[in-house]
Amino acid sequence: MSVREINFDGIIGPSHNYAGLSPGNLASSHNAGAIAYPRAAALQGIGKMRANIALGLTQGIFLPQPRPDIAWLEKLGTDIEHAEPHMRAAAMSASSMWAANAATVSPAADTADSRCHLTAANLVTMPHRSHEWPHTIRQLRIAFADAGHFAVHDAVPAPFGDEGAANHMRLCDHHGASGIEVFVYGKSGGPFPARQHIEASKAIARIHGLNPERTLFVQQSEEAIAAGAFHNDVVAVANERILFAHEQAFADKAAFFDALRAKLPSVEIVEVPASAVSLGDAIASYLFNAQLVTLPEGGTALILPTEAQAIPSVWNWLEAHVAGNGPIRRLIPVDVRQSMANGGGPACLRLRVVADPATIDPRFLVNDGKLDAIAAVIEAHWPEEIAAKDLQSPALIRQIQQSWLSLVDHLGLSRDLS
Ligand code: SUG
Repeated sequence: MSVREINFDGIIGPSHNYAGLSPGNLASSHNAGAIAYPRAAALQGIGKMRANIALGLTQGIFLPQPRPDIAWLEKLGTDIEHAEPHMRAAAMSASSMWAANAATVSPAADTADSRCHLTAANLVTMPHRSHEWPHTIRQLRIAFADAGHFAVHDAVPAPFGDEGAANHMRLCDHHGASGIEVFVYGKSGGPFPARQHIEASKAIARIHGLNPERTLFVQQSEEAIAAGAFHNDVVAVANERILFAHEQAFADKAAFFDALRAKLPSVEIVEVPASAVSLGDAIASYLFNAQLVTLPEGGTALILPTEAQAIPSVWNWLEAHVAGNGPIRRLIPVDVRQSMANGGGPACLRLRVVADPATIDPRFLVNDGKLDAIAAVIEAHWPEEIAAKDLQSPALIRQIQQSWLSLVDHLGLSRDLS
């Protein structure tokens, strides 16, 4: 039995485009109408996975979803030809790439029945994301079909908004040990919606069989949401004993930090003060939307977007932290600019699952060779560019559908997924 953290990255789908569908996500709003490059986007995602594998980390994948989502449009009494532009864009969105919003995961060490529990996120706040979960759960049920080790749950019912692992952190002495699970919810976000509701977080904690003594519910600060932190993982990230967060991430950080220290005395809280990095710079750079990972040789690395290098306050803080022997020992910038332009950094693109890889369907696990072959499918089929006005082009729609089928077929999943 070799339990470890596995990062499952969403492969960026062939319909990747900038439709400005996420109010409160500043990058999505600013880039509305820009030309998107789906092929380059997907290859950037593959590049990030390769970098993780080169570090010795275990890597998994989720597939893009079929787009347009014809079944969803049908339920709304329309189709891709007749849908209004905003509905068409919602049906075409490649937003399932952000796997941190696919589900919430509680590893076996935390649950009453000693199985790893996964609950698909309902994503009800944003229409274009609200139809992801029925497709997501099909993949989860295949990848984690081993009922001796996993339990996969349907999404929590609406209207209780749930955005999955992006609003969930786990602190523990090492990945295989029992952890403290922290659910971060929003109450209000000034002009923007609070997407994670406490009712959904509490439901998931119950459904996963978590020990109430080892579970915390923490409110995200209103100012963080109002400044563009539409998920907690835009302003905080945790790995094993380390919590890395912006000073203004939480509504009552003193109460949260006291409770966390009481439950996990070994915790190390690395807080970035607003005087060093403003909330605005943290959000623009996606400093915290980074993968905080334990390297196989020991030590902690931060896999962060290249954008973080471009903002002096952020890069200066990071360099001083590393030079001063802070707990983050290595900085690894990765280029995921196409995803970033829609508000998705390195951490958004992945779902972490602590489990033994031998218990997972191998079609969802990758190595360099498998990534080479996936990259070849992407290079051969993914559209090079998409402008928002192209979303109604029958030729483009056919190409997107064909691209998806080619990948699903290549991975031996066509019987299960199409
Ligand atoms: O839900 N962007 C996504 C970004 C998700 C990032 N995930 C995490 N923080 N974990 C969202 O806002 C933009 C789509 C568009 O505008 O075309 C979008 O859905």
